[in-house]
Amino acid sequence: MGPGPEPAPGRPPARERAIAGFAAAFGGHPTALVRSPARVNLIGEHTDYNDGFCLPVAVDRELWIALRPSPGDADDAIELVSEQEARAARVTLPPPDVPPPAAAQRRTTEGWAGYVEGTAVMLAAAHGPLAGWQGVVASDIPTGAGLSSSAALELAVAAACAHIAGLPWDALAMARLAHRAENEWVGAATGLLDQLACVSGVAGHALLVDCRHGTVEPVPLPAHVAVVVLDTSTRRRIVTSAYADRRVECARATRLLGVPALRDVGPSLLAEAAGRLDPVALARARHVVTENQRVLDVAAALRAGDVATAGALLTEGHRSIRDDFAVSSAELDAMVEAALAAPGCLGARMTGGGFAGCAAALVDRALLDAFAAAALDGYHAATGLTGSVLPCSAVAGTVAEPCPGVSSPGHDRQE
Ligand code: GAF
Repeated sequence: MGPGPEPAPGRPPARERAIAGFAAAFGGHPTALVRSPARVNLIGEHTDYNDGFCLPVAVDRELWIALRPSPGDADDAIELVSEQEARAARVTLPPPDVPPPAAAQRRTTEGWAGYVEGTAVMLAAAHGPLAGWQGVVASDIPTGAGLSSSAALELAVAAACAHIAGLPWDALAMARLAHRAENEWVGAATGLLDQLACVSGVAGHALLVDCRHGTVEPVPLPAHVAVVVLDTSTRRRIVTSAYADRRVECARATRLLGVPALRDVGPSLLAEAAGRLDPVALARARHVVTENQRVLDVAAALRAGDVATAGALLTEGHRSIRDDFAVSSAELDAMVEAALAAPGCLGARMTGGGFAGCAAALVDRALLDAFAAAALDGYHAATGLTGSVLPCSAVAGTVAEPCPGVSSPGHDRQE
């Protein structure tokens, strides 16, 4: 989902492509730039919709929008051109007095434009009338790879709308609006993890997210350890995946355990109540209960600089999501095993919704090159596929800023 292409070596970064694309599509300069990061979830998978804990990192694989206010004769619309999509997203700005879901009857878009329209609808319903803008989006976030390309797009659109309309930027409120857009407009019943991670990023830090309370606590990442994304090159579509089945299974476990959410189940309650659950519900609940504890333990280990313990917990998390939650794949398992056998690897696991996409590893920075070569060789030997390794840095969350080199906002259409 989202408009991101696969990263290609030697290509200019997305920021430059967005600015150049703007000149080509609309003429002249953009007045503002929006940057929105991908997220890698270190640990805490499928815990978000169970009111639990996650530990994502906003990383320097980014989506950019170059934009400016619409000219006067078209200021009731968002016109967004994507370098990846043949058709631009043209979204007539939603009247704020028609709240969702009634506004859904007026849906005018399909495909990727749904993320743009859905976000604008939710924003207008919460904040009142928006102002039109035109922009070009370029992205270095691989799509369908478990790195939240969709959330990066939603938050980028929200930031662009807020910038043009002069709205206040409240990270949690914006994450919730983007989450509603994805759930209620696009129809993907995901949790809040991705939106909260994209919008809350802090350079050099992982983010300890409490999904029940919507709080985010930055956790420093030790400088000698790299967060590395390992792309299996396999892809999935979350809307049609077994993601929804897992939500149903978790809801059944919650009901049978008689608790508000799986967050409220500790290991002793789970052991006591195991007989009340069918084997599938028990396995799903066991993953969520143990995963919540792993998140808190990894955060504590990172704070203490104990990277060996943090890594071991990541690897344990992979076994849990593979065996109890059953959302891994042969390729993800092969990538994790290849990573674990490579020099400098402290721990590895699949990241994101699952079924395909990427794994993530914590790696000793001094051994990064040897790690990358060995992990990719091992993966190729096991699967015949060519993966890729993307060392990442933790960066700040989604932000809109005036475009450098342009003295004042406004129309600068022809030159
Ligand atoms: C996907 C979803 F979008 C998130 O909400 C989360 O559930 C994740 O899968 C699994 O942890 O990224």
